[in-house]
Amino acid sequence: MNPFLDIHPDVAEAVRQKRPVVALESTIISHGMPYPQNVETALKVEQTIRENGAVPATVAIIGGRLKAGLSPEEIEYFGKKGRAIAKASRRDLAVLAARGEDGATTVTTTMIIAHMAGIKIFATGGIGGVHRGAETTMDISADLEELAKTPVMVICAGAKSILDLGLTLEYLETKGVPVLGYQTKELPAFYTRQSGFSVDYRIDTPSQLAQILYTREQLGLSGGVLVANPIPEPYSMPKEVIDAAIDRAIRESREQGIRGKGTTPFLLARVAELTGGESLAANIELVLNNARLAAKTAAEYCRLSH
Ligand code: PSU
Ligand code: MN
Repeated sequence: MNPFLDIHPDVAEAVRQKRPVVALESTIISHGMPYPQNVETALKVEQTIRENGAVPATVAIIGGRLKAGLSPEEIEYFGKKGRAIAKASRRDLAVLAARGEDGATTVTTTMIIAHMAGIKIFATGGIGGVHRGAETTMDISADLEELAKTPVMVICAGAKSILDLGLTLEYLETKGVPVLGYQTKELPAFYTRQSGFSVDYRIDTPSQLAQILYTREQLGLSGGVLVANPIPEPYSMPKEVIDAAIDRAIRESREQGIRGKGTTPFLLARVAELTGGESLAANIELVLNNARLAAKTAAEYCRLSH
């Protein structure tokens, strides 16, 4: 057993009994939304997962412990501390654990810890990817490498066009990661259902998603599966509105010389400021929508693997 891993008793019990469990990330809490909406949303997402028949496991690093499953008090602590918490990617894990520090888990580290805890399905908002201008900056999110190697299904609402979505899809293709559109053939772009890019496959039911994950395991293929679940129609924002805010945020980040791990949080915060309450409401709704789909898929997966 991993001596740094703390699996919440409810999560451990569900994993042992092969009942449905859904992992959730914590960077979305600390860096993705303002307090107190971040805490309210994180608790509501957990509740939504329970209502759909699965056990939620919010992942984070607290005092150097890798946590799969948080208490409501721990979620409140994370939300309040916000961006003061280190954003933890793969390379930060051992440093934070060795030094007994806190870390907010990204898609990458949530996948790693979910896998350590025996959790197969993970719901989030958006993934990282190939940044615009990556041909000169080489800024490519570690999320893509993790999807290439760690066997977890990640259910997201696509990616924001703060990224180069075309290059992100090329990278995933090279790395052998299936990209499945849920009830769509178009890659959704987080706040909006439209991106102009196609995904490999359109999948129409949670049962079919579960079957693909299960089959991938039976084939002995390493790596994850990416599911792109579009934001529900009533909350989808006009592409032009969101694109204008993103273009401006990217311009500002270049002017200010933002780089490295600070880039994504800067762009996310700036886009949220520029588009105001509408984008926050959309963000909350798409995360809840992904939580519902993840819980249903986890339930179907358990039926297959029993
Ligand atoms: N994109 C979003 N919302 C987010 C993130 C990305 O629309 O919250 C977060 C996720 O935790 C993701 C991380 O894993 O940012 C990617 O950061 P980077 O680009 O530095 O790899
Ligand atoms: Mn980066």
